[in-house]
Amino acid sequence: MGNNKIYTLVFVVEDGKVLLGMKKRGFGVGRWNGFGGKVEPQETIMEGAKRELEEESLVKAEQIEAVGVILFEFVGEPVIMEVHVFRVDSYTSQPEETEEMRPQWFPLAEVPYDGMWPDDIFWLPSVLAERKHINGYFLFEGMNTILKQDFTLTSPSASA
Ligand code: 6OG
Repeated sequence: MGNNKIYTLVFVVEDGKVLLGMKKRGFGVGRWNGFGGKVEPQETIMEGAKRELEEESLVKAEQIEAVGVILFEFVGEPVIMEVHVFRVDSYTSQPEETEEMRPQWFPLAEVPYDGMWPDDIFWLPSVLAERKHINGYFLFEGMNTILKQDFTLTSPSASA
């Protein structure tokens, strides 16, 4: 995956609610999403996930689970975004607004998919409510149009 750039994306789940952040600046500004960003050279992907979660929401993960990888390609952009998705079911320290994100809890039945990246509605409900794992590819044209998609959702317990 020589031409991939590695990112993390973390969803904190508690009591039938998910913690999302309103992105205040940069890539994906104005959208609700999980927390995450680029992985730094000296850290593992999971370390990067925990670091970004804490930097952007002040939440410290106590237990974190890798739940899959999604490749995002943008028309005209040679670098593919390789996004490693994580789920946190146990944490310390309450979410607070940061320079990057305004956090808010949403009941799983009220996740604001209209205000999120348009790929999320295809896979995130199963990851949140059914604990599925995701492996996928989405080709975007601009920020709003999905030209191609190919993904699988698996039950980790069934395949173990
Ligand atoms: P920074 O540029 O803030 O990291 N990300 C996406 N998330 C979803 N759900 N769909 C997409 O469709 C995404 N593209 C990027 C990965 C960017 C953050 O945004 C996520 C990172 O958490 C294209 O460092």
